[in-house]
Amino acid sequence: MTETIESLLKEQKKYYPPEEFVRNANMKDPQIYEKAEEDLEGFWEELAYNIDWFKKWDTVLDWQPPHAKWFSGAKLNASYNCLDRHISKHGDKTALIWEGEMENSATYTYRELLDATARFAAALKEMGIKKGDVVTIYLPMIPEAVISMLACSRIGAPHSVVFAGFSADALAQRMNDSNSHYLITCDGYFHKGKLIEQKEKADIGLENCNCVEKVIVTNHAANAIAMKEDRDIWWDELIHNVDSECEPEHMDAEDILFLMYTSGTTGKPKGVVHTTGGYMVGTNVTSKWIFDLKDDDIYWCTADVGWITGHSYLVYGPLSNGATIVMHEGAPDYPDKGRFWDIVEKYGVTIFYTAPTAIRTFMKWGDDIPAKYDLSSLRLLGSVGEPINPKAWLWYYEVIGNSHCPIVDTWWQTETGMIMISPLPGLTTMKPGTATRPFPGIKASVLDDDGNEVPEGNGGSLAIERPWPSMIRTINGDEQRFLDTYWSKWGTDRYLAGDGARRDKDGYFWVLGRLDDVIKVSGHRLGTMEIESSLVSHKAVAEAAVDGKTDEIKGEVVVAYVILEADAKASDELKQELKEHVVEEIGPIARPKQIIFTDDLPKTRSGKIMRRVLKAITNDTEVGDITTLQNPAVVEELKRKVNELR
Ligand code: 6R9
Repeated sequence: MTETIESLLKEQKKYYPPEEFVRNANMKDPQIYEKAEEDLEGFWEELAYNIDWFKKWDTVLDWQPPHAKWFSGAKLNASYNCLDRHISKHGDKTALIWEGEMENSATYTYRELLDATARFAAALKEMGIKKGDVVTIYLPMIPEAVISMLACSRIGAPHSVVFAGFSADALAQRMNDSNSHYLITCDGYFHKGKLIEQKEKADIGLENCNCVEKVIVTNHAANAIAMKEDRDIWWDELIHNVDSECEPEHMDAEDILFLMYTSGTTGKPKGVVHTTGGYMVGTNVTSKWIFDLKDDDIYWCTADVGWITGHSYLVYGPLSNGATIVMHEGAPDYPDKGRFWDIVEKYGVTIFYTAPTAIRTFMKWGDDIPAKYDLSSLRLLGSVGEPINPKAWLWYYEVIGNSHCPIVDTWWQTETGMIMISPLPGLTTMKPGTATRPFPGIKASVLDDDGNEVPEGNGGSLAIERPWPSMIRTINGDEQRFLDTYWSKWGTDRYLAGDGARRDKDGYFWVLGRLDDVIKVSGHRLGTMEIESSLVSHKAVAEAAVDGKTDEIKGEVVVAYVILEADAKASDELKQELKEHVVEEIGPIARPKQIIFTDDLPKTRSGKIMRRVLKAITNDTEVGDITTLQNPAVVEELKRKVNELR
């Protein structure tokens, strides 16, 4: 373990935010951490005043582990906070810039977004949707997705957004689990120029849904579709004769705002339940302090609305701050590999938030692509979704940020609702590869199996010690799974994040990856992410995925799947060199037994490597459902390569 940690500690160079950034930062009080510690409830209570409430709370926090109620007795509405309250000062300000896949675009001012939302909300109500009815949204990255979410929250109907790239089966499973009677979808959309028949997919899924009553279809790709009588209705027809006024429902702070299905350790996705008051307070302040949102910012979060990041940091957090958001439908390499930088230049994006997998892809494509664009508007960069290896961090910092944009590496989860560990860009000294410190008021720790804090520098399991406003309330329909998954390891007052981490001498947290992916080699514990980070630090490697393969003698051995840089050549010599490189970086225990060169890895549509699938490939077991993969064909190809080595 010490060897592995040393390899990470090598990257200790520090980076400071530019003086001007520090001077103007939304949060520049270094005492903020202590202040939050001194009076936790007072800290969150003060922040709650950044949200508009119809009625104030009776208590800030009611904590009966593991059940928290935040701002009990208070009334508010999320869409009101994202729209109505900005109108008097900022009605004509651009709320949403939408950039389509075909380089078409649209913008909505706050007033226009409110009108569209209120009209659609009124239509949903007229259709019979009531407070508490779950509405499933199965839309790609188009303005109607945001409008649908806000319209649901306006009338108090919890939304359940299902990622548009998910299969028909996945849609059906989520609709059934949430007992959702309503679906909002579209005719179709384009992905890299290819038509995706979304309505057709939905129709197939709905065959396995007994609960569905009404399907609202928005016209996007104008492809021919079948409309089922008495069930399907066009969005435009629905809103045609409807009033554009719709009073926001007064919701209890603890009323459900949305469900978000996410993968767990079993095959069945969990419907994570988030409520209204605490979620709004948490996403509002983290957006304001971590992304340093200012009135004139153009903020672009590349996450899809189908994921939690799209909920918290494309929609609710930024809009509740009155920000201008960019929403992009499409892929980073369509029509060409400069697409993202083209959008940054076109709109003068100032804050850019994306995932390490994207950053590493850009890195692989080469510096000359971003060099063709004017990226000088950027002032802050963000990263989320997985550990960002120092090499990618530095590339992002230097090539995209021109060495003057702080990077906020934000650690959080679907379950946490808001960012939990991240630099505050005007305060925190950055070190590549670490998400740095817990947000003020958040107490994170690194524990061993018995719940004891591990010594500084050692690896352990990441825990969150206290309740926070936007925390998961339960798993829809499965309270037991909620208790078992997060609150059974060390008792009901410490949240098990499921990630491995270590804390360095500065108190910074280094998230090492999911503990579910930990491998044991000769009894030594290794994070697959650590070996990956070491591999990608080699100049020939663009991306790597590491897995544990069962071994009679050693328990497990390391198998590495490696995507090479464009200019590198696959050879036995290179394999040897990479093995030695890992030995050098981490230690002999981490030496990969096998290296498999590949052009692709099994990834979800959000770009995460699907470990379950990789594990099955590595160990030649049943791969199971691969419909959610970005690239299902890669499975057979890798299996073949693995078998060749057997
Ligand atoms: C927001 C989101 C959660 C898991 C989490 C961890 C990984 C996310 C990270 C990170 C290291 C970061 N993760 N951000 N690991 N550094 N900055 O991604 O939610 O999809 O639920 O995934 O993602 O492993 O446990 P979700």
